Amino acid sequence: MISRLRFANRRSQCASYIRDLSTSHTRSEKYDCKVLVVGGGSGGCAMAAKLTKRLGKNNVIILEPAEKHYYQPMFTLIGGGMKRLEQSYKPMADVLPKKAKWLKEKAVEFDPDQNEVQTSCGNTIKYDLLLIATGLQLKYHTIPGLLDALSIPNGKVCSIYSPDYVDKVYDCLRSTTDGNVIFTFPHSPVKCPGAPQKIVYISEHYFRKVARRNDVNIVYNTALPVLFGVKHYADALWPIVKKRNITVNTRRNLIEVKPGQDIAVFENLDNGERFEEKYSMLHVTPPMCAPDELTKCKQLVNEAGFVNVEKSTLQHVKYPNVFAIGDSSGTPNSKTAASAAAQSPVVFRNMISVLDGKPLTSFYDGYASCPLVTGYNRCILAEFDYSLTPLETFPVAQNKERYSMFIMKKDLMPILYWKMMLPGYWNGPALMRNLLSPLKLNKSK
Ligand code: UQ1
Repeated sequence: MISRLRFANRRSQCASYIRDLSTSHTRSEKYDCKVLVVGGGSGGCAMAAKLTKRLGKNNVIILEPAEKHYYQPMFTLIGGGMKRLEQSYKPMADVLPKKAKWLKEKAVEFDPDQNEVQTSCGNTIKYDLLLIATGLQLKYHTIPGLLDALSIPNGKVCSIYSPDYVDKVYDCLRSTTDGNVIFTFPHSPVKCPGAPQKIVYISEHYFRKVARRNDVNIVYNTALPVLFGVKHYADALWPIVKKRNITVNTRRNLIEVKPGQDIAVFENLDNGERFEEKYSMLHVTPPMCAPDELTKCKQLVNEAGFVNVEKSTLQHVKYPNVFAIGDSSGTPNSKTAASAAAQSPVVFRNMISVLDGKPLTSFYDGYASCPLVTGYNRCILAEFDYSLTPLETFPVAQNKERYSMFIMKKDLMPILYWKMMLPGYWNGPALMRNLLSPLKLNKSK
């Protein structure tokens, strides 16, 4: 009975979306479009804007079930109490292009051989071109005890990675007076791989500001073998963790939380040994993976479950009318909003080339950027490409902590994101980098 009611509710919800958007009846609908964009996150939204500008009204359909669009790069700052959750989102309806058709539904099945996607409301969408921009999914539920721990009101476990738990981070910081403050990085791909350590630095600075630093022991347990994947910046970060007395343990993976006892269980990834650590605050970066709906379509994904696209054109290796952008793509770049921004002009031009029957002419160099916030007033702006070589925009040594970069991250990036990236005007900083390059001749190392 309960499941029937749920089903009935779901149907009527879906029916009302359909009514808003097209015809009036509740039977399964069949839609047809030039371009289907699956996902209304950073990449999907920016691309939908670019595509509708070019292709005009009602040629683009966006599938996105969420009501709100979050600017996720703000979550670290919310964790540190520098921004409020309400500042990080806008209604999805306000950020998606008006000339596109938004279906507030989820893609549940991909059939690239038929050029079709099935939706959570039982509808079928046929496309000429498909852009996959689903992002990745958070898997808090795969760590035993973690969801229970996160659901305790005024508890000791928190996470910047979800809007449901990000507010708890600052609450935890305020209520923690002593003991082990433990931060984790999972044994999986991660979106914004710098964020798990940004919150370490912000927290360490917080405890200094409130004169509790001597009473807490700060530990960063990362499943990675390194502190940061790009040596140029890792070499700058190690002295910072040393100076600030942050314990960094590599190859440590969180496998269980025992909220009743305030114990986190880790495994040593080198020898399989398990060990327990008592926490007074535990910040968890959850394991992540590509969405199940995507990974079950084996023709579309690589072994890791991400969309199997060619790394420079972002075109699918098997289906020329399928592209991917952002976190769901299987390209070996860091998964960040900045990467999606740099990918967007490439994906756009190449999709238009396919529509026009022309060869692809645009190539992505793997650009990613990570503003490594190291406290309440400092930031190292890491920028690099596929080869993990720095690819920096500004004519200053970017491996140094700077106030200017902190202000850029905190105050300018949100404006750039809402006003430039989502409406489809921001193509990453390549143009700015080229314009500033004459000034870099004397850049100090
Ligand atoms: C960027 O393009 C971007 O995407 C919008 C971000 O995400 C919010 C960033 O944090 C950064 C740093 C960039 C790169 C932009 C410049 C001006 C270096």
